[in-house]
Amino acid sequence: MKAGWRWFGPSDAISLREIRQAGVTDVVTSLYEQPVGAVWPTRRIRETARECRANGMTWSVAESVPVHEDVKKRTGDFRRYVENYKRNLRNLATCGVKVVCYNFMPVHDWARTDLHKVLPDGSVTLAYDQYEVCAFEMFVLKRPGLEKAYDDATRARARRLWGKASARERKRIADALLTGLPGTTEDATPEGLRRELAAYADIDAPQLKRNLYAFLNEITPTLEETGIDMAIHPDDPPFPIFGLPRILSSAADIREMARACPSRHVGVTLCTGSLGANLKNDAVKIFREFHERIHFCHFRNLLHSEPGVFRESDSHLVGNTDMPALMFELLKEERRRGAEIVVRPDHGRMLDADKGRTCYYGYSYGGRLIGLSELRGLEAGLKYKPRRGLPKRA
Ligand code: DNO
Repeated sequence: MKAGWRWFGPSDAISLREIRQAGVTDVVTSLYEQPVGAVWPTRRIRETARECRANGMTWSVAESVPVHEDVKKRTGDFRRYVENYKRNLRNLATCGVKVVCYNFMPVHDWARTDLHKVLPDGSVTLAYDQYEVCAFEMFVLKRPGLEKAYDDATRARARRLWGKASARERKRIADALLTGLPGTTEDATPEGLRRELAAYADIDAPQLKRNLYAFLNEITPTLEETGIDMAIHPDDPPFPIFGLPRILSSAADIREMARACPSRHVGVTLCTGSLGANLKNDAVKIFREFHERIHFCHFRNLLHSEPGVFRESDSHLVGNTDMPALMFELLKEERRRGAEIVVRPDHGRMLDADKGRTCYYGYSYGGRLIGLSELRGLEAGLKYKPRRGLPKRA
């Protein structure tokens, strides 16, 4: 595996030098200052690649080249945005960036209900509770049609939860769901969110999927010409939220995309934390089935207390994704390709070691350092071939 790390550019509290010191070879970054849909200045792409090189690393994955909402909806100026996207792909390829991670989630990128979950050891992690989401939709967003989205028992439990919640807890939930998490450009307000959701009222999942496939097939000649691999990020969480249509939440969705978009350049970011939020998803099986189309990986783990209620794990190795089995699949695929795949430790706890600087939610130094080290240790262990087994127990 190639050791990747997400860097948020010059505004990141973590420097490229520290990233290099963590053992990273491949930087995952973007031109975060550019508005969604814009043509990125080639000068800025070149500068960023040069900066990574100057620090002993390669910029190999662009995460993200965001897709404009017009393209997702196929309305307004979408043709111009598709052309801009192609120009960005060509310019990135010229500077050696050959993998693009993006998502096709409407309106909202990823979501959590608790961005400061303090664990018994004092470290901080991120958590999600579908009952809190339901309560937020009922009492803050006041979204119509909730009876269709949630069954009676879920709504009753959400009502009880909200009734018991203190003002502080209610604020924590609303703030978490409205915060612009990394990948999103700004924080939302309930009114703003309601407006944006209304724009998707007539777009259901099959329609959004058709829009995704149309976009991918439009850019495929550029992918073939530049050699860029498009790695779609799965929906996070991989089930409906705010009534928005979902397009990449399961193996069936990936299968459908692969059938509609025959180019191998059209692939996936295997994000174990996103897929793993639905206990029905098995990342190892998904890797096995779509191995040729996995162009980039986000590895981390989740601990569920029940379906739809989970927190990000203390360890990238422990949780509902069988990380050793997954790493084994990754190594098999690398052997088959004769090339390594970039894996980045996705999220990590905020440790005391991170105190004193403001990291993006989930993107601490200490927590990801542990994650990366665990993954590299696992890789080294799986590659090791002992001459003899361990001695018998005394
Ligand atoms: C969350 C990230 C996402 C991801 C985008 C890709 O931590 O994995 O924000 O970068 O969905 O477009």
